[in-house]
Amino acid sequence: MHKLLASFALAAAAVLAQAQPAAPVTVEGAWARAALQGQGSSAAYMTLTAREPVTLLGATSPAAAIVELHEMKLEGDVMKMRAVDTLELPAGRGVELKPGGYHFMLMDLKAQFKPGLVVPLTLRLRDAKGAERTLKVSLPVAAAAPSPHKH
Ligand SMILES: [Cu+2]
Repeated sequence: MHKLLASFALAAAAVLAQAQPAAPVTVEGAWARAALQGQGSSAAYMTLTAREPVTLLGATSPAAAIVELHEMKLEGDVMKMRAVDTLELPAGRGVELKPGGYHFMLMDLKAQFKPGLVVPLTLRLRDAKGAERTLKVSLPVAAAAPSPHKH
C-alpha cells in the first residue's frame, strides 16, 4: 500500500515540475481522501509554502463541480466546518491544509475517488502586487495521508 502511494506521489511531483507556472508557492504532500461509491464529496490536503506573501483565493477541479476552501475548528467541544473566502500564505512559512484544519472540500464529484486515481486541482492565488496566478496541483487519491517517508 505504501509503495503504491509513494509511486503516485512521485508521479504527482513529476507532473508538478513540468506544469508549474510562475506562482511563488511550493506545494508538498498533496492528496485527496478516497470516497466510497455514492459518496459525493471528498477533501484535499497539502502544505503550501509561499516565497512572497500570497493570498489563496480558492481552487477548481474538473473532477468536482464545486471546490470550496474550508476550515475545521473546535468550538467548545464540537468540531465545526465552515467555508472561508481566502487564506493568507505568509512568506517562507508553510501553511498546512490537513485533516482537522484547513482543507479544500470537493463536492458533486464527477467520478468515484478511488485510491490510485490522480485528480487535478488548479489553485487560484493573488500575489502581493494584486495579480492573480494559478498553480496546478496533482492530488493522488488515498485512504489516508501519504507517508512522509516517500523518498
Ligand atoms: Cu469541508
